[in-house]
Amino acid sequence: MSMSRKPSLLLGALVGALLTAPLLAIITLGQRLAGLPFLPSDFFNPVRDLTPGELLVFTIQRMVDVIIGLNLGRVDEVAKQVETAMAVGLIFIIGIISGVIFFWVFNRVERRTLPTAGIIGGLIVGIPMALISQAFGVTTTVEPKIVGALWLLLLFVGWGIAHAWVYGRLLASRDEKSTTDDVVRIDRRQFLVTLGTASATLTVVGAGLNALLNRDTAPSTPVEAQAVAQAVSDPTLPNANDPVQPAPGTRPEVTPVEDHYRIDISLIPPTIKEEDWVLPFTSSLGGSQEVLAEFTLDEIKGYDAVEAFITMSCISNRVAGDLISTTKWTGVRMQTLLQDVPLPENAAYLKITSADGFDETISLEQINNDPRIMLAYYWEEKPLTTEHGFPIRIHIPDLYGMKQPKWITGIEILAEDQEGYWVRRGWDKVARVRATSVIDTVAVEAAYSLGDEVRIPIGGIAWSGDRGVSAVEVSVDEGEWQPAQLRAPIGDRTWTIWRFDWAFAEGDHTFSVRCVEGDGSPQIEAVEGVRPRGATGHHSVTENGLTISGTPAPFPGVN
Ligand SMILES: Nc1nc2c(c(=O)[nH]1)N[C@H]1C(S)=C(S)[C@@H](COP(=O)(O)O)O[C@H]1N2
Ligand SMILES: [Mo]
Repeated sequence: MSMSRKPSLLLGALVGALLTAPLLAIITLGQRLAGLPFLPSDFFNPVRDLTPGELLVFTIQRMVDVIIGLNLGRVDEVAKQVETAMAVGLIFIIGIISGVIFFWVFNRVERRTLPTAGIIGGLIVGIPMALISQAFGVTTTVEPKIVGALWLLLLFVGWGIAHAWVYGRLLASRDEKSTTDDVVRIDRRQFLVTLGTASATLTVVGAGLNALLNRDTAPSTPVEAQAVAQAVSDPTLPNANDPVQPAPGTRPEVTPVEDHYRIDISLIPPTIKEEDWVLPFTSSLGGSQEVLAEFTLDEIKGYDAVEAFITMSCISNRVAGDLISTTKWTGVRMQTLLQDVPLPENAAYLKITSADGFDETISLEQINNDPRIMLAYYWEEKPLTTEHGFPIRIHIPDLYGMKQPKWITGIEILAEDQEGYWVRRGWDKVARVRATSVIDTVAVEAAYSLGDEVRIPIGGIAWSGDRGVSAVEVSVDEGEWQPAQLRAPIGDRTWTIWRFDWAFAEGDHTFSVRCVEGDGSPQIEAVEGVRPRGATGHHSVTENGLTISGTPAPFPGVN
């Protein structure tokens, strides 16, 4: 057999692609149907952690630019989709490269050794994949974890054998063509078309099933839709009697948990089983590693509970971005829990580690000074969802989300400070929230008349961590700053809803907002991007061709 008759390496790439696509579909189905590992995500995580911090952050920022620039939807949700696509693409590319290598090797072995070569090839690719998933993966819920690793290995061996089989067929179609006339000729092109069709069918069927299964998880309501749905405030909230009503179109004062923004380093959040979980406080300060105390979830819930409405924001939230939400947190004070942890003499820091490989450090001094710091187990009086950190996450007032780990699996007592996951990647060490204010709505449809004037409610939120908002001001068309009305916030750490009833004038207008913190410091006007300390700058919106139809009714309830 001459070399020229052997299938080319290019063909190897094609076959690699045709065989890896259905492999990915099967892996995805295995995750959906049986909780088996989602390899793309398991593989992506260590790759992400090994990516130099600057490059990682740059990539994420550009991704967010594109999402915002093209108005693709909620930043957190679209980002997850893009990351998933990248993770799947990575495995796909590895598959194509493997196809080339397979064909290169197959071209050099005896025909009868092809199956063995296929198996060995499958093992060479599959073993590292299975090991990575076993060691770093957080996507499988099947116990013991090795089952998932073996499943992957099995799939890869099958995939290796498939390469050998396809190669054999390609070779055979050539042989038969040249040597026999009476046998039905297996035309190589024909065979590739059949293979392509089979691959596409499997992949499409897999993707279709996935899409069907995906419908179980209800799509979240777009923020605008929720906001429009809210006409008046929720009567069960502590500020229900406040006469300042949110302008129609203002975001809900409390974010429904399913709409709470979500940011985490994994594509699929780690699933922790309550029975398997304990929270150990450990220390190596005495020389060897020792467990100082250990708490089950029930024990933690047994302590006096504290609850508070809390606004949290991602440090990556741009001015007026959607990575900010408010919900009710319940948990135990860190100070209370620490009373039952025998701390070593030189204890000074707590390093909090998470099931997804995330970590952050907080000083003991900070905890001792702030009784509000809590280990939370409920959001809206229900156990934390898998996405938001079940079973336990920490709340630290006034800091961006990056300092507050979810899915906590351990707390190590240290003598020295350590940089956390995002700090090591160039984000601010302190990550203290910077004041922000946002225009949610210019509610032309809610125009009303007041004397000779027509007024239009404009409204939104202002927030400065735990420092309070003492004033919000609005400027129209760069005119003088005028005070807005403030609705009492629902908590000492939540956003404040403001409202400014503007004396309407037709045409094009630009509205800007700024706030003042509780202690009188103004919101920073200078524009800064999110990195490294969080975004600053005023929010403005421009409305073109404002008109109102008909004669607006008088303001309800006011003379
Ligand atoms: N374990 C873990 N905790 C984490 C993260 C993470 O990726 N892993 N992300 C942090 C970041 S950057 C933010 S903004 C908040 C987001 O919390 P949420 O997704 O519940 O809104 O969680 C923080 N805690
Ligand atoms: Mo974040």
